[in-house]
Amino acid sequence: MIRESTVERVRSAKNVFALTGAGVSAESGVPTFRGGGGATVWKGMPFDVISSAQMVERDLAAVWEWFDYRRGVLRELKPNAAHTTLAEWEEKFNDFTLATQNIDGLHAAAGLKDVLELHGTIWQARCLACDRSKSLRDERGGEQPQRPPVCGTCGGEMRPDVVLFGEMLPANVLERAAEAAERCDVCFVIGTSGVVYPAAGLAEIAKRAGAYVIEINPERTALSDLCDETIKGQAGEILPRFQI
Ligand code: BJW
Ligand code: ZN
Repeated sequence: MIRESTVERVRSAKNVFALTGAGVSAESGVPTFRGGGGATVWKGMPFDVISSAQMVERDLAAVWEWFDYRRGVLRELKPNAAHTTLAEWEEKFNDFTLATQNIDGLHAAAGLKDVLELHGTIWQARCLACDRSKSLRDERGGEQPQRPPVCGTCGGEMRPDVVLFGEMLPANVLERAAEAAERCDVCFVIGTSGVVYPAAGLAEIAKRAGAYVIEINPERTALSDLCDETIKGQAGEILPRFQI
């Protein structure tokens, strides 16, 4: 299923950039947003409504409920073979950069040291007043933590430290990702439907700069036509086969 010439091209690459999305965590049990013809709905709300900037203003409590629910699910889940292979690649390639749209922390849990989290992280809260953040890792599942959390510095209300629809991505993270996309010889686009911008634009940057773009996805996506090839299949099965 993977051409020998593709394996060779990847093995001899100096600069590799990977853009990942929800599909890379699917084999760990994390639900994707889209794909399979449907879209995630929570308590009757499509995810692009509950995961939006407007909802933080309108109903912060509901936003916390949605992310607390998902954090609860994530606590039980582990990285899969896709995450661990990509963590190994960081050690093996001269220059390897991974930018993820995922907020689940599973790339880091697999040992990847430098993860560019384009859409933030579900494991942190951020103050609406002074922008300071704090970890939510230590909150115990049993007792109900304070919602919204209160900022230890200024006493302001906190929100999940994730990037919702209509919000800017962290500028320094996006900039580093764009630079890596620009200089790579091989770009992987793994487990993303490629419809959310500016993240999807990173594959376009790589392609325009002359990279060979390889998609790994069981389905065709909005980026398939741009890619030099699509390897159809599950990321956790395909990635280890490169044997870098
Ligand atoms: C497998 C698999 C397996 C399954 N192996 N694969 C240009 C044009 C049009 C609109 C815009 C534009 N530029 C910006 C916009 C607006 C908007 C946008 O992109 N909208 C489009 C959807 C139309 N973008 C934004 O609002 C962004 N901000 C922004 O642009 O700021 C500037 C601005 C400010 C003010 C006004 C306007 C602009 C922010 C986007 C933030 C997105 N946030 C979310 C939610 C995060 C929090 C949360 O988790 O709730 O991020 S949305 C959601 O989608 C989440 C994901 O990271 C993101 C991408 O989804 P992803 O990862 O691709 O997942 P899926 O489910 O879509 O796909 C999974 C894939 O996996 C499928 O293809 C499966 O087949 C595959 N798969 N199993 C491999 N085992
Ligand atoms: Zn504060």
